[in-house]
Amino acid sequence: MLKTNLKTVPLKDVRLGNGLLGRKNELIRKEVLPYQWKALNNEIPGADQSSAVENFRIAAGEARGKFTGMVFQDSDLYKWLEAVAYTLATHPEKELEDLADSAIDLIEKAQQPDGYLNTYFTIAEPEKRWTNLAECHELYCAGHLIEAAVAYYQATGKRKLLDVAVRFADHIDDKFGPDPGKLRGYPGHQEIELALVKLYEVTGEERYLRLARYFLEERGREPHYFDLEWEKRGRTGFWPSSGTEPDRGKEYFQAHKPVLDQEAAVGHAVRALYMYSAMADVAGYALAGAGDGSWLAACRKLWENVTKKQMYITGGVGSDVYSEAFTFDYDLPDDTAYAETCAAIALVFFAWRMLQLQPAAEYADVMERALYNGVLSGMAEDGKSFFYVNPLAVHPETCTRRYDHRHVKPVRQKWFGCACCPPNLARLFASIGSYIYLYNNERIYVNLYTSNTARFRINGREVALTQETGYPWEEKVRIAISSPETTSFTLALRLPGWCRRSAVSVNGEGITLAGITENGYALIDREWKDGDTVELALPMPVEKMAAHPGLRENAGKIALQRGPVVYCLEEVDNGKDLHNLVISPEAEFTAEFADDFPGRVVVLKGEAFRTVETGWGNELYRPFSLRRERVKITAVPYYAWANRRPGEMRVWLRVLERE
Ligand code: FUB
Ligand code: ZN
Repeated sequence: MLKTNLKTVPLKDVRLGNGLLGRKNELIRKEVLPYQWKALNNEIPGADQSSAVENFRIAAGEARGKFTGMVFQDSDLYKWLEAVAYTLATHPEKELEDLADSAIDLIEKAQQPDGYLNTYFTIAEPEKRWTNLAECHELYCAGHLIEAAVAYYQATGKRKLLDVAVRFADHIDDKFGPDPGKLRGYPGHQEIELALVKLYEVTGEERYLRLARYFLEERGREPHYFDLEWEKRGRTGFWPSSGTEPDRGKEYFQAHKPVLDQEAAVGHAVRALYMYSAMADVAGYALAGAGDGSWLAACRKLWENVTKKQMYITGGVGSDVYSEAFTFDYDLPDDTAYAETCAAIALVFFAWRMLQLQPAAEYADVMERALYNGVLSGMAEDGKSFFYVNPLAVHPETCTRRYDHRHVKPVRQKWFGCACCPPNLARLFASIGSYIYLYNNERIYVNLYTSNTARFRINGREVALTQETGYPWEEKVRIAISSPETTSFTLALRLPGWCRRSAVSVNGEGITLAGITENGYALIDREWKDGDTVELALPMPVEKMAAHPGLRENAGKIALQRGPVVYCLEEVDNGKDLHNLVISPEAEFTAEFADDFPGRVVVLKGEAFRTVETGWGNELYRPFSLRRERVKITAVPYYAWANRRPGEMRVWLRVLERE
């Protein structure tokens, strides 16, 4: 059964060019994967230790020692392997494949005879397997294993890791479900659900899809499994502080009500968005099978809430450090923001799946917003340090001296004790080529603009599209069609929501978009012949963005955005005390490539007003007087902040308001 009739282009059929996405993809291949392998092997001086590979060695009987790290440490190696798989799909490379194969041998050896695989429980507490689903991440790690295995099989044709994953999935299928004698549990951290859908798609085994659906449908039902298992354990928890984990609230796990009844995003953001992604997968199959629209309806409600009420302008989500969680509508503080890199990545996954269900630019817009802002900010220009938390305002001293800012780091870190984000970034950017298009025999949807060449088979005919563009910095996108035979299809071009005056021409002749636009895509239906070209102009003036009035934090402020890229001010360009800068609503900005920046970025130059500090003695307060001077300012892409000297940063800037 097909989820929808839209296909993704296999990674091997997309060749990325030298655009921003292509360069990040290349950075993953050349720098990030080798760096992360070292990190996973504790070979980065001064970095937090991982020991992820060592844990597998111990579990495989190749080394002696204790388990080290988070209970979900295995997932870091799995995510790295998944990123390697995507990289091998586009750039086969023997040395990297040999390295991955050696890791896979180790993983296979660590698998238990009954298919179970988790180094924490194998090494440290073998008798406690499956006794604490709420906290212990066994199903989460299984999900990441499955995703890596599917990707590795698709990239290399090698089955070893897939067989390992299938054995584990079968073990899980035997253990869990509604049948008598099975545990009626579900994961504390969602992830396995979307992975099982991938396993179903690659093996054709429907029981994996059924199991994914079971985990979703069981969630949030009374009596709560997490309460039952807690009682069964004698009311003990995994973490020293978690003796009463059910008290943390079922919302944390999105287990407060059945998933189809959930209308607003609550609780841990990554858990939530992995779950919504799986719900969107199931929605596709439900629509195709029973015609059941309730899954899609639930996804739509959650989508609306996340993207219209609880998302930062950067595409960051999950504003609260406590529980790494969503809070409530319009609660998006800038300087204490959590906005975990993984959560923005998970939003991309959700958006991508919604796009496949209903091609509409609003999904691709959010995907793009997250990618170019709240996801990319997680990685330094050299690919060797990372942010876990992505605030929209940083004052370094506050981060070190205030307890409520202690999660905010003013500089990227080499690695983390809890290192979920860096390999998640690696797997997303290693596979970024697959997010550009969707297609079927009638249409090719172009969702993302970036230089690349992609090959399609439309009604049995070979078609290739080549995008030439400097997007997201430059406004023009040229798409050349090559096809040995004339081929009839609709080219569906996304008209980004941020662009007010998109224009399209075919073979040099402008076309009228009115009447041919559907859900934010311009539909150009033609008999395409070799050498046809389409040009898209996406004017990118610098926009001064306002936030919804409900967003308390940003009342009276603006953020600069150009195209899909959100900008920020940094101390290194604009001096200290960024809070004293005020922007006029009429201020004009020019956009130009920076000549002295670690990466190739467009910066914005303009003017602002700065509060004049002279005349103040040592009084803390005094009667108001308006004294400001005109100053030049430079804004840099938010994602690229903290690549030079440490210092203050701010996205939302005070606006000079007049009557
Ligand atoms: O729990 C596994 C991962 O670690 C989560 O997705 C992240 O939020 C971090 O807590
Ligand atoms: Zn993370």
